[in-house]
Amino acid sequence: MTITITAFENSPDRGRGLARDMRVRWALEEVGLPYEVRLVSFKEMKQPAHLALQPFGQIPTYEEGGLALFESGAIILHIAERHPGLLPDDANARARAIAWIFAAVSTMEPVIVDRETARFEEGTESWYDERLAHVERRIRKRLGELSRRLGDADWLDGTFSAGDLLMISVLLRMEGSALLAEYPNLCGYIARGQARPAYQRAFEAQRAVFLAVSAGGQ
Ligand code: GTB
Repeated sequence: MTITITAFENSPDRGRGLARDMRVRWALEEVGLPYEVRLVSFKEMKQPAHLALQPFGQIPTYEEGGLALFESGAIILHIAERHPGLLPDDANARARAIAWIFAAVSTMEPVIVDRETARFEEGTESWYDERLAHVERRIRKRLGELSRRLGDADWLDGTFSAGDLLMISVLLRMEGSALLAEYPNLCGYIARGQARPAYQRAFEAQRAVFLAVSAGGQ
């Protein structure tokens, strides 16, 4: 059955792999599933056909036969539950890996996204610097907690899992920041994720979209 995901036709991240189709591509590459990509413009994302798939008018979506899914965490859990490679066989280890999926999207991602939202939407406000200090304090708290839990392990709980895939995808949104650099073990953790062949195939695939758009625009 063909799997089709959606991605930005013209991603504002300019091929840096920060949009959330990247994590779905990575999961599909990890389990070795072929997939097709339907590129959508910002305008198309807000029209009825796309809203039927994603009620908030966002990417990514996932279609497979009669199934249509949205929310990157749910999509990755779906892939991981049905194909070997992203969740352990042992029931308890599997449950813990799923807990890390939720930790990534519901405990870590909101504080990290808040920093980007503050910059884009409030960056010119007189109180921005004060707000940023609060946002960064909350991020530092979470990064510190995660860093302590990871310690010197390679992955969060034994072997690489969908929990690591999601967590690394979330942390990547802070790549290159001074804040993240305060946690060398998290930087190493991200690098281990990026070194995985499946990550690299996914990264190149999303980057090819940007390169094609850039070439077309010249
Ligand atoms: N909770 C949803 C999920 O996990 O699937 C969130 C989906 C989401 O935020 N999608 C974004 C989107 O469609 C793209 S990924 N935005 C358009 C809209 O809301 O109208 C977020 C994103 C966008 C851009 C960058 N960037 O330029 O670096 C990084 C991340």
